[in-house]
Formats: sequence, structure tokens, C-alpha cells
Amino acid sequence: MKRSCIIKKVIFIAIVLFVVGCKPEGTETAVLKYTVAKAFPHDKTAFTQGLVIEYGRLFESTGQEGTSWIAEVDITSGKQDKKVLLDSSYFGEGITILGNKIYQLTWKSKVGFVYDVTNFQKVNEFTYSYEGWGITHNNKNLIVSDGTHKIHFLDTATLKEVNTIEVKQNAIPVDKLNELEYIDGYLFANRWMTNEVLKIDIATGAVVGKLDLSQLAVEANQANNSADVLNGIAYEKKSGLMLVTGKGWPFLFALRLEE
Ligand SMILES: [Ca+2]
Repeated sequence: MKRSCIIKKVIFIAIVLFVVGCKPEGTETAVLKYTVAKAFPHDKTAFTQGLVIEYGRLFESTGQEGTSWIAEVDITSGKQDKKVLLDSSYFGEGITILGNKIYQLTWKSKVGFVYDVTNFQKVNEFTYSYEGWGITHNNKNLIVSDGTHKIHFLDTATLKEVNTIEVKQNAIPVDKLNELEYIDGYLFANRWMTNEVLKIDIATGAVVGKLDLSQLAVEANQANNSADVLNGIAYEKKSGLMLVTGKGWPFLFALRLEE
């Protein structure tokens, strides 16, 4: 083989190795680590759909027809002060609190309800064209999941859609996004039928981190063999703790994410 030919071959192999070795930009998914700071009791009859901390108080919403409620929950005892019981024609979903109002989604009815958080009186309704699953906000928009890989951004004044993103990991859509929590610039979503919480870049939809909560699901199932899936993320800014639970889970876990 001529010397020039060998050089060309070496260059070709080097290019191939470089291309194969390169990952597309922005697709790194970090494995997030956590420690359990504390486990609190949680009502194992609660079909949890939404979890949020506001004003230092914990609020929860539940689902299924006839058992859909919104409550303020005493975190240390797990006892609820039920404020709103939905008509049995509705299947309640996630809640978020913004500007002294609670926003609640319903699953397939495609209607959301708005309540005054001071007295839990319903003050408004809004509609959407997809299934309602999880809801949170970033102070600018309400942020809604619909069970697919799409995330909807709603104007907080008109409650109309202003933007959507598609959530992807390594360019592959990640569907079944459920309960949401916006934390420090990122969207966290637990994925239905898994024990994963995903950390999502809210500008691009890229999954940048993944939290595996399988061990917590094992503990929930050991304590209640009819415990259902992981569902429910709240964040307490002051302590930096993330609270997670599930449908029928007898525990609510306070987690500290490691850097
Ligand atoms: Ca939440």
C-alpha cells in the first residue's frame, strides 16, 4: 500500500471514530441521586393526581369518578381537610397554585376549574382540547401535561395555549408524562407506569436528568400491596426538599436531590 493511501485510510478511520464517538449536543441524561430526608404518612385511599406546596402548606388532588377531591393536607399526620369534592361526573387530575388561585385539571372532560385558595370557592372554568394530566407553573405560564410527550404552556390571564414543547430523550419522544413540578428553571415530570421522575429542559424539551424512585415504590408496595403507581411531586423552596408520593402509597417521602 502506498504511503498516501495509508494516510488517507488513517484519516478515514479517525473521522469514522470521531463521528461514532460524538453524541448529539444536549442529549446527556444525568442519573440524579437522592437521599430520603424523611417519610411522612399518606392516605393510602388517596388516588393522588396532584401535589403542591404553597405558603408552606401542602395541597393534594385526587382522581377517579366519585373520589376526586382537593384538600389541604397536614404533612405530619397525612390527615386531609377536604375542601372541594368534584361532581362524580368528573375525574380529577393535577393542581397548581398561582396568584392565590388553585387551578385543577380533569382527565377526559377537557375542562379545568379555578378556585380562590382563601375560601375554595370556584371562580372560573377553562377548556382545553386534550386530556388533562399534570399541571404546574413557572410564574409566567401554566404548564400542562396531557399523557403524551407534549407539554402545553397556557397564558395565565386568558388560560389559552401560547406554546408547546415536545419532550425527548436522545431525540426520541418520551410519552406518558404525568404529574409535574417546576423547580429552579427545570420541569420535573413523573412518567405514568414507571418509577421515574424526569428532569426536563423547559426551553428545548430535552430530558437532562432522570431520578429512579423504584426503591420508594417497593417500600410503598410492601406497606400496601394495592399501592398504585408513583404520582405526585411537590417542592418546598425554603428547605429545598422534593416531596413525592403515589396513588395509594401509604408514605409521602421528602427527598433531597444531590448535586
Ligand atoms: Ca406538582
